[in-house]
Amino acid sequence: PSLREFAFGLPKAELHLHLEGTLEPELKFALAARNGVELAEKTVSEVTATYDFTDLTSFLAVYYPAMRVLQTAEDFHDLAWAYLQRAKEHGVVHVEMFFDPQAHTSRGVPFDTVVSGYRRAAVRAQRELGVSAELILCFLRDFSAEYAMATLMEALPYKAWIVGVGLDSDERDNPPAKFAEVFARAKAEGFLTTMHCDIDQAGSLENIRTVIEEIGVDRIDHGTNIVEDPELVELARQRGLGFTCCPVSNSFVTEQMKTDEIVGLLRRGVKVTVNSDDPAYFGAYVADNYIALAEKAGLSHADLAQLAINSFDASWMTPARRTAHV
Ligand code: ES4
Ligand code: ZN
Repeated sequence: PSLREFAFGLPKAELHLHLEGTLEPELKFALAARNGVELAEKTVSEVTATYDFTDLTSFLAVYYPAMRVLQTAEDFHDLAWAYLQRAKEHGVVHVEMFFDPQAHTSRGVPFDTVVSGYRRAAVRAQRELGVSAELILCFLRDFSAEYAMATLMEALPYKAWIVGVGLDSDERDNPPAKFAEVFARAKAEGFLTTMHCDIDQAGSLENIRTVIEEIGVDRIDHGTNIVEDPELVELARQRGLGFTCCPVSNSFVTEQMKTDEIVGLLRRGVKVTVNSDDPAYFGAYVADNYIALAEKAGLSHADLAQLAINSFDASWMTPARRTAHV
């Protein structure tokens, strides 16, 4: 098969996907019309013209304001359902989807509206697409630790619908230690944990060390700056720690796919995986990310198969559910 056929056909798990990052311009217009929201941009090309990112800050400045079209549980369902159908076309059989409740509760949308809309799409994906879908609640790190803790408390009655918690948004001046207490409580409540350690942020390597040694996360999102410390790489390898890499997203926020870092970790036996992050904004769903990385780094079909195996190994599927897919 061609690279394209192989990448699309490969059964895979997607582990780093922000549901709010799957909002395509067409759906944004439909939801705006349904909810009577006035938008500054009137055409798809006017919307995509605003996707002129040079770094994480300029991306987030476009990303958060777009969310105001999301208001009802049906809206959240429709967003996740559109993504899940697309993921199926890309060979995804299991997905662990991030969502940012505080991006919605902070503008008056109830927590239950967000979670129940997303959950209905996840259940529907299993039944109608044969795709298993779980939710990971992400705290926004530029909000306070108190607001994160309050959000965690709000999530407790929904434990059965939320497999774990993560941490995203702007890492600058918001290191992992700020959320140590929140994550300790989340673990005590039985949630699995992951945190974004964004590419080339100030203090990146130190943050990765904190996340591994002090927070004790079950996975790391991005985290490829770990290559700067071979001893820490060896520790991550021994522990079988998963890294959720997003090559096309990297190329938007750092102007590099970080191919050498991702492939270097792969060659050393670290459990790196390939994911799409915010596919509607970066123009690449998950198989597109496998293809982009393979073309840039000259990866073989066997390398792509290893990345897909890693995606199941690093996933939070239970063993029973895993055997149902492989
Ligand atoms: C994100 Cl690319 C990126 N980085 C940090 N937080 C995010 N949330 C959504 N996309
Ligand atoms: Zn991300």
